[in-house]
This record gives sequence, structure tokens and C-alpha cells, in this order.
Amino acid sequence: MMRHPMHLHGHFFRTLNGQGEYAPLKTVLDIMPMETDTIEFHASEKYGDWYFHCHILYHMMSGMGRIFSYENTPANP
Ligand SMILES: [Cu+2]
Repeated sequence: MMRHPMHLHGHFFRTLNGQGEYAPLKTVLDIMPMETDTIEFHASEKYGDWYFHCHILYHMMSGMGRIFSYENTPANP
């Protein structure tokens, strides 16, 4: 039951919170306990794998992170 400041590398994202065109543009979203949030971002790079993770180090080190991969990203050996 903790907050999680989630960060997506390489992109700004919008928090879809019902504010329409005034949805905040962020690089970190502080998610409260038991909260569900929806974000969207423009996949503006040619390709790539982008790390999405909690900014609290021990959360990240215990696995609170995921890779967002663009379609058609070449394999990274
Ligand atoms: Cu966290």
C-alpha cells in the first residue's frame, strides 16, 4: 500500500484523467495505493525498447519495471 512514481524513459505521456485537451503531460506519474491510471504516449521514435519503472529504487530492483517495445524493433543482442 504505497505510492509508486512511475517513469517512462524517452517519452512524455498524457494522463487520461477526464480533462480532455487539458490532460497533464508528464514524465513521471505518482500512482496512489490501489489507484488505476491510464496513460498514452506518441511512439515518436523510429523503434526501440523503453523502460517503464518505479522511481523508488528498491521497488525497481525488486522487479517493478517493464519494457515497452515498439513494433518492428530489431532484436537487441
Ligand atoms: Cu514503487
